[in-house]
Amino acid sequence: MDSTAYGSALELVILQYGVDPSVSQVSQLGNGLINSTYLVKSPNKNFVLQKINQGVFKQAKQVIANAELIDQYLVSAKARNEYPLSSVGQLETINGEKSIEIGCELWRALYFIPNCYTIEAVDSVGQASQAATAFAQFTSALSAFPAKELSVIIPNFHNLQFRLQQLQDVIQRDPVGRLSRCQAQVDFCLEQKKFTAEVAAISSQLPLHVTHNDTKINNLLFCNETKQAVAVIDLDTCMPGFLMHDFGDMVRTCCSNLPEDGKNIEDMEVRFDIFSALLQAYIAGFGSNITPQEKQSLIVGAQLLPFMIGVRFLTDYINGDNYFHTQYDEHNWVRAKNQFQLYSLLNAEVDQLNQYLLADNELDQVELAGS
Ligand code: GN1
Ligand code: MG
Repeated sequence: MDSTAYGSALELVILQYGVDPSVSQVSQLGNGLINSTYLVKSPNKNFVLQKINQGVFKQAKQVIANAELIDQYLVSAKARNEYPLSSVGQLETINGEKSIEIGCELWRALYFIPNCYTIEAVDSVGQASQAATAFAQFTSALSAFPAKELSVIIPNFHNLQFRLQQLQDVIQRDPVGRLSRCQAQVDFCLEQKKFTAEVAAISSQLPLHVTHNDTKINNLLFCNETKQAVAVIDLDTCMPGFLMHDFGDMVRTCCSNLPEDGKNIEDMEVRFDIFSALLQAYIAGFGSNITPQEKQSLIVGAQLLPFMIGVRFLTDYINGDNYFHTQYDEHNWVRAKNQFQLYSLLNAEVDQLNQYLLADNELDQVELAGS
């Protein structure tokens, strides 16, 4: 391995997993905005290595403990034929630990599932259905999981009021002098009072599930041969939450024709065929375990996630890019504008989104009548 490229910390970590770094190949893996992830290939095993971002995950060991609990639960659900996907467990170090501290860094390793690929953009309705089915299967399989045993990794993670408050706080300080540049986007956020009230109203009525909370399309592994979804990955933010959050994040990452940092936002279009496929498959994945109100909330979630993540990108931009990894100075601002555009497009078409829900309900009734 080229030690100059990855540094001696990585070599020390690899050694802790019983592998000789001098005969290993290390490459960067995925496009996560928080943790640093590597694929380690060695003659005796291949595995995924991750440095947990402790600025974001203040209680990083709890991330590891949660992942362990969820993995054990899913492995036994799979053994009982109650979970069709694979679970990606964490490897033990040579000392039998599930993580390793090197200096003030915390690292963990995950099993590498061979013959799989991830996707950054959905290219067919079938792929969208698969993704929604897989995330629904994930939450369904965890329906009897004792959610109280999970640590709340990031409090208020998907609380819009809280995220707007964080924006208000940072605009008071304007620590790096970027506010004047993005005042238009700040005003836009603070003007969304009707939608913010709608979110608060529905949130107070929804039941909690163990949700994934980061259902980006690239958090699924697909099989090279069958092209089917094989595993849900990145359990870092698995916590009690609402179905509308997981559904909304899928819509956010599947239904735009642009990536989340695409700049040409005047060319953005919502892919309604993908939206309809996600909606149908996600609802179907829960069978009778989704209430009519939860179904209705999915339409709110579809607008909420682009808006809320836009608020988070904008807050981080004004704050000087302390949270999300960025590749250039205005990256977070570009992301925020992109997400607000998607939110605006979805918000303007909410009647059409509701039509898809209605069509799905009617389909249900026809099926019931026929059964
Ligand atoms: C972060 O790092 P990654 O890609 O797994 C973020 C998500 C955002 C996403 C935006 C802990 O996820 O909430 O939706 O970036 N994760 C955390 O791409 O904040
Ligand atoms: Mg994540």
